Amino acid sequence: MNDLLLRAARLEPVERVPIWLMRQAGRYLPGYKSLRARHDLLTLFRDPELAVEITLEPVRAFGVDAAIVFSDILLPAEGMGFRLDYDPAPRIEPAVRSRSDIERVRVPGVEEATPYLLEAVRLARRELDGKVPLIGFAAAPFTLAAYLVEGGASRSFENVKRLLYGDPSAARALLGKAADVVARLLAAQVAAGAEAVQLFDSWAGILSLRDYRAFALPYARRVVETLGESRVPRIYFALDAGHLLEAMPETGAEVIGLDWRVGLAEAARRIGRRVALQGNLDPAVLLTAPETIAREARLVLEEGAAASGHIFNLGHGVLPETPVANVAALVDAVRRAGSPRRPS
Ligand code: 1CP
Repeated sequence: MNDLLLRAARLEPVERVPIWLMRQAGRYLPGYKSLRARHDLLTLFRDPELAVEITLEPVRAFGVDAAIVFSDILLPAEGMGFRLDYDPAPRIEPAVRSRSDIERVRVPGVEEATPYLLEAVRLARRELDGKVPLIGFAAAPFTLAAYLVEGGASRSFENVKRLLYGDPSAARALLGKAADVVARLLAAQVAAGAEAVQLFDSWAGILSLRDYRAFALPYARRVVETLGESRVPRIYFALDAGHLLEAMPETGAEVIGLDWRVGLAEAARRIGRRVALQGNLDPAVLLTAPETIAREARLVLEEGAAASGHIFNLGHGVLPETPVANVAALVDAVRRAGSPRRPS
């Protein structure tokens, strides 16, 4: 079994730095595109066999060191009582705005709300047959709540901020429900076979440090704590979160995922040596050429060597227009250059 990712997450020695990529399954891949030409997005998410085919495509094509189940952070919205559509940007209806809207939000059982996701996890684990670990994932509570309030994608998240500032106790009620949903969802994925989990707090970076400590961190920590007994590595990712760096390890996650805005060496200095770091090549580098990709990957590896453990990744998801050959070039470069890591 290739358990490089699990060992790096636990700060154990590894022969080379493991690599996987956020949004590695889908978007830019030919197999995914041809499935997408025949099925709409929700069908792909809800059909375990198709979802697993998409999950495995990057493992087979590039030899990445982990698989991530093909799903989306917003699928739990359906079980919480919302209509969900993709166009392909997500749309959630009706958006949550008031305290009474929040009271109506449901906290469903996972088998009832997203049975197809658990089936995909079980099936993917079986198909992977120990080759590489399978990562389960969910939105962190703040990010899930932000989408429910905005009703979909947003630039400035004005509605969620209006709720946080205008009615903090209602906001906390929603965040508590989101935390319960996410905790159940991840525990169920682990029970179904996920060997590591990632919490995407993609929008936590819109908060000041003080508001992050009030509205995002406690709920992410609650989810991380719930998973403690399972002993699977927990990865916590936030975007544009340099100002939150010192606080992020307080989630209790073993691994902190970062985007490219803060160098890994600086992050290691500021965060300390209790956690592993994941990241953080700018996904736009994959739009260039193999030599450039290899050079930039080496820079990330050099910086990552300052951390107690390093899992190579992009700083955000693979961009849809990324050439497949460039992803192969990146994985090759990291496999070749990833120097042995000794315990610290
Ligand atoms: O590797 C993979 O692609 C696996 C599947 C996966 C993952 C890990 C999908 C499928 N979505 C996600 C995570 C996800 N979804 C995040 C966290 C990562 C990040 O910060 O980008 C977020 C914020 C979403 C929400 C979402 N779903 C968006 C972004 C909307 C916004 O606010 O800008 C979009 C466009 C979707 C649709 C979606 N999710 C996944 C797919 C294949 C699609 C269809 C369109 C696309 O390919 O992006």
